[in-house]
Amino acid sequence: MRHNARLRKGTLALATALALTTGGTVAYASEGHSAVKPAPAAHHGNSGDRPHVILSTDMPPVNGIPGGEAGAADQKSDLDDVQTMVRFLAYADDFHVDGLIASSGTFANYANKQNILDVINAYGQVYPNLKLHDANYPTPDSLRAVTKQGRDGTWGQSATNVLGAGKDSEASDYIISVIDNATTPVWFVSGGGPRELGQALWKVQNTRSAAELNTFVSKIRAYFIDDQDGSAAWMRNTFPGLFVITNKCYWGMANTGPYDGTWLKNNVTTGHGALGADYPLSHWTYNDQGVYEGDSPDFLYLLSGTQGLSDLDDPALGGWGGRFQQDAPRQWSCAPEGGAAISRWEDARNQDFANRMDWAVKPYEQANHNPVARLNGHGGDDVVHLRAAAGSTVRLRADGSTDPDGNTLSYRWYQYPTTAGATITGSTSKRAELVLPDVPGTRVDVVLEVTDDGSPGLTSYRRLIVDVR
Ligand SMILES: [Ca+2]
Ligand SMILES: [Ca+2]
Repeated sequence: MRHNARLRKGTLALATALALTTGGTVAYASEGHSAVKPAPAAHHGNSGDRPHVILSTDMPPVNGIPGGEAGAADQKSDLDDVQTMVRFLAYADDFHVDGLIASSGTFANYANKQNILDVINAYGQVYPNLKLHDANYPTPDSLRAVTKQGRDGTWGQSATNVLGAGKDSEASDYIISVIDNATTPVWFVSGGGPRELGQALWKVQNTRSAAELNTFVSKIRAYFIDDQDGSAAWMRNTFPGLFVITNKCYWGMANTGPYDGTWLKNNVTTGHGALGADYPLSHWTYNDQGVYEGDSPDFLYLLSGTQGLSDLDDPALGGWGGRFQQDAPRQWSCAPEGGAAISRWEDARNQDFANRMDWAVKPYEQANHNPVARLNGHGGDDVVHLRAAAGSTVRLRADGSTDPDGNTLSYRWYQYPTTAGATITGSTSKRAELVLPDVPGTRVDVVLEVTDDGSPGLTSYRRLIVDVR
């Protein structure tokens, strides 16, 4: 498995190295030390395995016309949906791709799974090379097999208009089968109207017992980019047990600096294979070139879990797909900082994407691969939880972090979101010290970034949550 980029998701190491002290207080996270008890297992959303995902998209044709330009309605849309599909497929190895759903598009209100299949064809051309970098890339045929057609005419329509008897589709029936067969949570992430999930839920609600419905609902994790048809609000109102993140701050995904048309030509669309060549330079008019990708936070949220940055079950932690506040026990919306929670990761996510485009065309030895970050001995992707005494110091150690290419690594420790009262010394060193506030009950949240000196530079993460007692 030398060529397996997933090395960074190794098994969780026993934390014999974790610990710290001050003023006579000694805190250990490993067993056998009583000063600090292991935190309760409140968050284990990542599970070390790749998330199961059904991605729903309202993407137009690859050769579509930007929505702000003149042209036939069925060719026009916001082309950033195609941008998102290209980026998603470049990370297909990080997921179990259970479904690719074509929902009705913004302009002509058609759903056309051929639009997805066209990009999968491009993926197929670079698939042999991608596999040199990670054996987990799925075959093009396996992606084609899960690409399903939604109904036309549903974008922007009310729940009454888009849900109900006679409104099943290939996609909604397929979603039911995936959820029924699932033994772990399935993420339904939607960059268009989420009607196909809504219809699946409507059908189960109307054909099964309450207990069976509850079981079905409990397996679903939903992430909606905005409310693009009436089914989104209907699902939140009808199924309070449904886990839903609603992202209305997706604009934080758009280029704010160097990730313009020139950057795209140099790193994605030219000389990087057929998949990158399908990435539209423009989204709304031909002149506004650059990364836009308003829908990409839906799968980047999941990617952050696989990266060790966040916990899929705790949207308040924040990661590449944004940070969220809890509105109801199972419902989340954008945190007060809005799109800034997404734009703050712009450099890392675009460097990483550029690297994936290198994987599409370069042999292993000529491309970069992500570091493997370790925090106080912990590898893997689960957030590390620790309890420690108020006012004590926790040692932060990135010892054991490695790079598959032998790159030199740099380190950065910081609190995110900013937690009042704690301080970090040595924040750009492999070894740092976290001084906890003298306030029992405080939660201190620390990110470790490990960045290599390859080109493009790549960052890997670990996350530490300290509950101050
Ligand atoms: Ca969209
Ligand atoms: Ca590297």
